[in-house]
Amino acid sequence: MNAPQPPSDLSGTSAWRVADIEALFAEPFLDLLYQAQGVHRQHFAGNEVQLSSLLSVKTGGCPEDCAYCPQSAHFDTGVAAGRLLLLEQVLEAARAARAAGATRFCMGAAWRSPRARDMEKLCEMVRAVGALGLETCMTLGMLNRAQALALGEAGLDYYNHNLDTAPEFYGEIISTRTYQDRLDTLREVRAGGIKVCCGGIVGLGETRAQRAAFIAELANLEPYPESVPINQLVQVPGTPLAGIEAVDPFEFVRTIAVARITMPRAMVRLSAGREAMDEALQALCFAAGANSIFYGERLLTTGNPQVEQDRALFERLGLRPQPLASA
Ligand code: SAM
Ligand code: DTB
Ligand code: SF4
Repeated sequence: MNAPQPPSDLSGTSAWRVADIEALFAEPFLDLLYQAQGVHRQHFAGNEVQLSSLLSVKTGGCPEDCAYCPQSAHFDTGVAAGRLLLLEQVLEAARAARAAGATRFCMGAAWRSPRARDMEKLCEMVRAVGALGLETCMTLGMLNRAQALALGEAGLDYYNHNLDTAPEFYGEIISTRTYQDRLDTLREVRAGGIKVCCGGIVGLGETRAQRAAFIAELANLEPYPESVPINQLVQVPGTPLAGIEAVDPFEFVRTIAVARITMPRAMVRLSAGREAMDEALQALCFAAGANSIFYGERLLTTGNPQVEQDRALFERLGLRPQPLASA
């Protein structure tokens, strides 16, 4: 079976056009899944799923106004603003994640961007978590070149910074920064020698054409991200998006499949929103090419399936945790 490729234009450069991606979305569901699983197996062992654990190292009180986010200071969601955790608290969580079987540990902060005075503490966290043998990831908001270089030198493996949705829809979700700000940070992350984790959210009220435009943005990044988290909106009371119509579950699976087909070598993560999905839907996401999950009872401020529940699901589906590449 030939995997679809981005079409080449007359100048010889190839890029995914939104129309090509819309055509993938429009395929019969089973054709799309078959193709996605085929692409997946060309690049990854079947039945292996990476376990990545999350820790909020600085919670709440964020000055940005992302309409989906319980941590924005603009909305009353009951999330209290906290301080940056101490190294020992982070290490305790990282050791517990490793003991539970996670291989990647992602530290998130509710910031527009990190403050200069926190950089050394953040670098210390990267070094210490990396020394446990875990892959390290951070998501701290916008970075400048010096910050990206500092985190890269500390050994940070991945930086998560999501484009979240289509460029033309972005302004309806966030007003305190631009799409270009996000792209600028992604460029700095690469300049710092850090791998990119970049994805977004399905279920913000976007149209299918906008979902296709969002995937096109990711797939046309050069190079495309090594990690692509696909979140389903977790509706949190108090945020402007609470109560919005939920996305059709099969449309969510289609988004995963299209991400897999257009970014064949990326880790595609079935991210936030799993608590609201039954096991059959999660199995369809794996069939569509998702090969990573957030693992552990908490995301940043909201819940995630219990570890025992995920272990039982892996057992029932014959899935194995992905070993570390270097292990
Ligand atoms: N403040 C930093 C930033 O926005 O880049 C880092 C943390 S922020 C919470 C990381 C990502 O979490 C967001 O880009 C968004 O994709 C995701 N996220 C936040 N709230 C969410 C929700 N309610 N449902 C699904 N994903 C969410
Ligand atoms: C990502 O794409 N999803 C994660 C991670 N990157 C940092 C965050 C999900 C947050 C869900 C809402 C919460 O728990 O606050
Ligand atoms: Fe702040 Fe990040 Fe939440 Fe936006 S998504 S409000 S930047 S923590």
